[in-house]
Formats: sequence, structure tokens, C-alpha cells
Amino acid sequence: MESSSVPVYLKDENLTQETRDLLSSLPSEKGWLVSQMYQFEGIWQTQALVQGIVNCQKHFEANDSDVILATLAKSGTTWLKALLFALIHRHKFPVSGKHPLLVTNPHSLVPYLEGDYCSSPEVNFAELPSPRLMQTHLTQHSLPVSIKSSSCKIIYCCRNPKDMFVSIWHFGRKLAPEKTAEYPIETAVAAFCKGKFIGGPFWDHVLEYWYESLKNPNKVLFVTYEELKKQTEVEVKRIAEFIGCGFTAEEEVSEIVKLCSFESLSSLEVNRQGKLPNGIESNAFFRKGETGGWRDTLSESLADVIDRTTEQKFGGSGLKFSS
Ligand code: PAP
Repeated sequence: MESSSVPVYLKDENLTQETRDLLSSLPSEKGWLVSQMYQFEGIWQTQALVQGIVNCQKHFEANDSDVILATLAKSGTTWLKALLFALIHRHKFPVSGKHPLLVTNPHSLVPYLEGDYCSSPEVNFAELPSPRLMQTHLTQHSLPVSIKSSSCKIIYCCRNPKDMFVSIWHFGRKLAPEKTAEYPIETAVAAFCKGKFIGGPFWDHVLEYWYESLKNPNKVLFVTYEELKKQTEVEVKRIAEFIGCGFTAEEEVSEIVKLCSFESLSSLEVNRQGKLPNGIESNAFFRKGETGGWRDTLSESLADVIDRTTEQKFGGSGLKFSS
């Protein structure tokens, strides 16, 4: 990938010999946005992410009080990073004060686990305010053992696959316009439906956390972008209860919801200008922030292809997305 704004987890560097050997044993294909992707533990990854995952699995030690946000990319990560940070630390950082979210992009407040481990096996999370809040795109089965065995909480957020696909499509085009210009959307939809994009397959990722949330409801809370959009306050209260910091009758949840809304965050200077430390422009994480926005980008027939795949994969699971 040629673009200079490419983050470390999409670059092919900092690989140990052990990871190079591992990569050479994995199924591999040419990818969209990356020259080559590798299927590691069932999921398509970049070389750097395989390194990050291996480091994270070996070295990350979860605390019982940790809160882990798990998502597939473009499913509500930025929004939930902001909401979770604001609600977990609301006594330390009252919304009425000089809130960190007013001057810091949510991605700089909440670390991306395996992303941070891409460049080093040792990552220091000591400076995070307690309880620690971290984010991952890992599947449930690839999480570091200590996340599964400790009492830490996992909030999983997923999004209608058509909106998620469209969001990732535009994100990729913004990140690497020259590269993606040669890649027709029909090809991208076909690859998406075969699970062949970084982080995919979508359905396996979502279903694993869905079933885990049913089996272990005190450990995994399943949230959707659509419900969060429809009834933000109700969902934020549900999340707060789940992680043990429920709102008292006197407390206002609306201020947090307002601070973290798309309109509020996307209009802040810190999210409109400049780049994150990983090189991505801050405003790349704020595009439309809608449900059903896929209609602007996908033809009916391409939407149909995704719908049919979703019906087939989610059949019998009890999971459904409104169109
Ligand atoms: P990431 O996984 O790469 O961090 P993520 O934040 O999950 O990305 O996805 C970005 C999407 O969330 C964008 O959707 P769109 O392309 O359909 O517009 C972005 O606009 C949306 N988004 C970002 N912040 C918010 C927010 N505060 N409220 C609602 N949607 C948001």
C-alpha cells in the first residue's frame, strides 16, 4: 500500500522471525487495501496484525476490573470508545468540566490492544485511568487467555453489515484513493460476502460474541449500533449497569449522550483537523453516522447479495438486522 497515511497495523514491518515463519504457514491472498492478507485463527489479517495478535496473546494481562470494547471495524468503535470513557470516568471527568473528549480524539483515550502490540511485545497501559478501558477487533476465540479467565467485562458492538461494509468502503477510499480506485465495489461486495477483508468474516465474528453473550451474560454484553442510535440513553444505562457503574436516579445520562453524539464529536476541532499518532486523519472516523446510509452507495442488487448472505449465515441464530 503506497499511501503515507497508512497506520502501522496495515503496514508490513516490525515482524519477528517467528512471525515470518508463522506467516509462511498461513493461507494467504491478495487483499483490498493491503498487498497480502493472511488467515490467522480463522480471520483475515495483515502481517502486522498477526504480529500484534501474537504479542497481545502472549503478553497482555487483564485485570478483573478491565472493560474491553470488542467490535469489528466500522461498527461503532469510535462512538463507544467515547461513551464508555465518558460514563466510566464520569466522576473523575464531569461532563460539565474540561472534559478530555473535548480536546482528545476517542481513539487516543482508549487504546487498540492488538494494534498497539504490532510494533512491540511490551506495551505499557499503566497510565490509563482505572478501571482500564481498552478496545479490540479480535474474535472471541482469539482473545488473550487472561481476558477470558478474569472477571473483566466485554462489551461487543456490531452493526448492520450493509452499513458496516459501506463505512469501510469509504474509509478505505479516503485512506488510499489511488489504490482503491482500481477496485470496483462489486468485487469488494463479493470479497466481503466471502469473509475476505481485514477482520472478516463478519458473520463468524458477530455470531461468536452473540452466542457467548447468551451463554455468559455477566461476561459479554451484546449491543448493536442500530439500537444505540434508536434509544441511546436506554442503551447507555444498560451498558453502565453491566459494567457496574449504573446511574443513580439523580444522575443525568443525557449530558454524556450529547457529548458523545456524532454531531458533537464530529464538530470538535480535535476531530476535524490533524492526524492521530497512527497517521490516520482524525476526521476519517466521522463520516455520516447514520443507520441505513448504505442506500447512497450500494445498488439494490448489491444490497441483496449482502442480505442473502446474512440470512443464510444468521439463520437460526435469532439475530436479525433491520434493512
Ligand atoms: P473503527 O472501527 O475504524 O474505529 P468505527 O468508529 O467503528 O471505526 O466506525 C466509524 C463509523 O462510525 C462511521 O460510520 P459511517 O461511515 O457510516 O458514517 C462514523 O461516521 C460513525 N461514527 C463515529 N462517531 C460516531 C458517533 N458519535 N455516533 C454515531 N456514529 C459515529
